[in-house]
Amino acid sequence: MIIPTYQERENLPRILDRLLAAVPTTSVLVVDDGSPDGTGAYADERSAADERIHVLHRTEKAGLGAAYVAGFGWGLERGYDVLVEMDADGSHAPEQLPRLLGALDHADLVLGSRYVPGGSVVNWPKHREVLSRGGNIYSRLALGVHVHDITGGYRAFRAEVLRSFDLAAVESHGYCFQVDLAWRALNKGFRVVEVPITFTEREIGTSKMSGNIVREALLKVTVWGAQKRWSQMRSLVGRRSQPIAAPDSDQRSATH
Ligand SMILES: Nc1nc2c(ncn2[C@@H]2O[C@H](COP(=O)(O)OP(=O)(O)OP(=O)(O)O)[C@@H](O)[C@H]2O)c(=O)[nH]1
Ligand SMILES: [Mg+2]
Repeated sequence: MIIPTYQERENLPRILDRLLAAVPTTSVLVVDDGSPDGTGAYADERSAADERIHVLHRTEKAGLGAAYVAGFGWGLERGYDVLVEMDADGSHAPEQLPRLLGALDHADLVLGSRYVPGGSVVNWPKHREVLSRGGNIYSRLALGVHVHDITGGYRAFRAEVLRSFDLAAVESHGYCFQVDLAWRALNKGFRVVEVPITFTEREIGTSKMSGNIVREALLKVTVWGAQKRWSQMRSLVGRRSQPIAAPDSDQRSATH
């Protein structure tokens, strides 16, 4: 379990307690970006008292994506088979982790989903929900995928999925990071499934959401969608211009 933190001193104790109560066999890595509120120091205290808890300190706030890339690297180096993403702010319920892990029996990547039957959002201001739902509808159409919640940050990866990525090349931040990883997994033909989750708005601390995060996601999703259509079109044109007798087995599109 990887939990990125920035200024979560008040949330971290409770999320760690809930997680370790819900799934006592888990290992936790807190990836803190030098939070000035002492989140990292608190994580160190917990780590000293409990061998299941580990801490990765990074010197400056470099965004959620970079924190996860560092955390994945840490976990892969140590040979974990499954790596899970979860926010520290209580939005993702550790009590629902067994549901995500259970679904990995028949999947390579499990997405906790707010927007499939049984999923829900609690206490979100209307404008946040509209933005999130809109972003997901747009992503689904632009990328031509059947995922209902591609921006969510509660997900479980089989290690081989992450090992197949060039993680150093993932430059996306914010929500776009989540779209980026799911898009890479889908393009590589991994089995991606969604399970319903209840997402609860943070009660304590401040959100790190910003207009830049939304703009980045919009721009990249549009570009990825256009690239996919472009390569589909090229493979169609290529196929048409083949001599009638030529086999077209090598004309398969890179994406699907
Ligand atoms: N290490 C690290 N963690 C971060 C950074 N930005 C956000 N986080 C953590 O990533 C998780 C999600 O961030 P949030 O601020 O909750 O973002 P959000 O869920 O999109 O926004 P809200 O819904 O308003 O809470 C939280 O655990 C944050 O502490 C960062 O730059 N570095
Ligand atoms: Mg949050």
